[in-house]
Amino acid sequence: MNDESKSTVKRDDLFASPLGNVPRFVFDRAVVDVFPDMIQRSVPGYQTIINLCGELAARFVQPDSNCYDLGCSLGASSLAIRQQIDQPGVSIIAVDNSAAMLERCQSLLDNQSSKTPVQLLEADICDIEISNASLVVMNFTLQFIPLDKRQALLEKIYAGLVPGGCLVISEKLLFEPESLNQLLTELHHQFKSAQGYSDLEISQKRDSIENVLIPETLDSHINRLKACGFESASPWFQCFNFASLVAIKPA
Ligand code: GEK
Repeated sequence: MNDESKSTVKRDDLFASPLGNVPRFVFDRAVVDVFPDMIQRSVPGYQTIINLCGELAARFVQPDSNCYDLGCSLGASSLAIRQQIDQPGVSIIAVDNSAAMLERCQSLLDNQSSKTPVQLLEADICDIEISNASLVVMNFTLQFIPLDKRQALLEKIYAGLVPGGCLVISEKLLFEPESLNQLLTELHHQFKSAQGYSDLEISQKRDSIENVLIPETLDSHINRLKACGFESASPWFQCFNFASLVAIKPA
C-alpha cells in the first residue's frame, strides 16, 4: 500500500478564514490536497456524472482506439472509464496543465489494477493532438478555457473522434434572463450551505473563481456543438446550474 491509499480525504477549508484580498483561483498543491472533498461538496451531481462516464465508456469505447480525459485533475473520469471497459488495444490519455494534479493522479491510478493503460500528459488541452478517439470526456474543464479558444478546441475534438464516437461535456451553466440565473445561483449556494460551507467560504470562493471560470448558456454549448458537426447533442443530466451533455459524431 503506498502513502496515497493510506491517506484520508482532507476537508476543504481553503476559504474558511477571512482572506482580505481573495487570490485568483489556481489548481496548486493546496487545492490538490482537498480536491476530492471540494468537488464533491461544490458540484451537485458530480458522482452521478463520473459514474455515467463509465457507463458511456462501456457503450462507446471501440477496440484499438483512444479515450481522452481533458482536464483530468485526479483522474476520477479515467478511473471510472477504466473500470468499465475490457476492449483490447484501448489507451486512455488523461491531460491536465497542473503538475500538482497529475502527480497525485498518477499515484491514484497506480492503486487501480487494470489492463488499460492511462498516459498522463501535462499540457494545455488546446495544444494537444486528438486522434482515433472513440470517447472524449471534458468534465468541468471547458469553463476554464478562454472563450475565444473554445470553438477551435471543439472542432479539434470532432475531427479527432472516430465515426460514432462520443463526447461528454460537463459544465457550470449561465442562464438568461438574469433573474433566472440569480435563482439557479441561489439554489447552488443553498446546496453548498447544506454541504457544510459557510457564507464566508461561499462568497470568497465565488470571488476567487470569478473571471477564471466563465460559464456559458446551454444554448451556446448546443449551438457550438452543432456548428462543429455534432448533429446529435443533448444534455443528459442537470442539477441547478450544472449540466452534462453528450454529443455523438455521426457514424
Ligand atoms: C473531474 N475533470 O474530477 N489545459 C489542461 N487542463 C486545464 C486547463 C487547460 N487549458 N485549464 C484548466 N485545466 C475533473 C475535474 S477541474 C474542475 C476538472 C473544477 C484543468 C485544471 O488544472 C483542473 O485540474 C481541471 O482542468 C478542472 O472530473 O475544479 O471545477
